[in-house]
Amino acid sequence: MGDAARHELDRLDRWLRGGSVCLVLATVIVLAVRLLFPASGARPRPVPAAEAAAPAASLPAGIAAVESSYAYGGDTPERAFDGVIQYAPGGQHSRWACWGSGHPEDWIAWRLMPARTLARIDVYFFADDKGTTPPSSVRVEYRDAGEWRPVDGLTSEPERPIAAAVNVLRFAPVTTSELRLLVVHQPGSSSAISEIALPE
Ligand SMILES: [Ca+2]
Repeated sequence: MGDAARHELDRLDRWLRGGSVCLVLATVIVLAVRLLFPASGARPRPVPAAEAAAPAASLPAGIAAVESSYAYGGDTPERAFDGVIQYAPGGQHSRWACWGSGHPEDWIAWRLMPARTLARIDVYFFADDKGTTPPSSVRVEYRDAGEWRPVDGLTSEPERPIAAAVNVLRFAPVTTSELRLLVVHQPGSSSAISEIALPE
């Protein structure tokens, strides 16, 4: 092999060694970038503890839908019909809450499927030391030909709404497919309902 050929082989060898070093360096850089900045969507979104502790509420048989004038965060109106009465703060948040609504009065409505005759509902109010109290008063209305009308002869036991106990609301029997409970908030606070039960 002549000097010229040997010289060319040495150049080729140096070039290949340099390329290998560059390739290794590039691989290391790519791996480091992937570790430091994982692609968005590459991993499942972490589930906050509170959300994990509050599975979606399922409605009981006979109730087709629930809605409300307002709901605070995950304290949706469906949670007043999930079969769980919970008075302790935190936990599953098994309640409908109006905190932050800014309304003097809010309502929760539920659609019955099929329509039925009711003369009583049992309401379990939730209260805490953070601005949630039982309402100052309540009203019950039913849907009649598209219009909300007050039930007749509404009584409450106890007379004033209380928290952490059952409030039995009785009224003249009404056959309807939609009812709603209206809560007048105490001044400077808001109302929350852990559960509404519809006794037979
Ligand atoms: Ca509940």
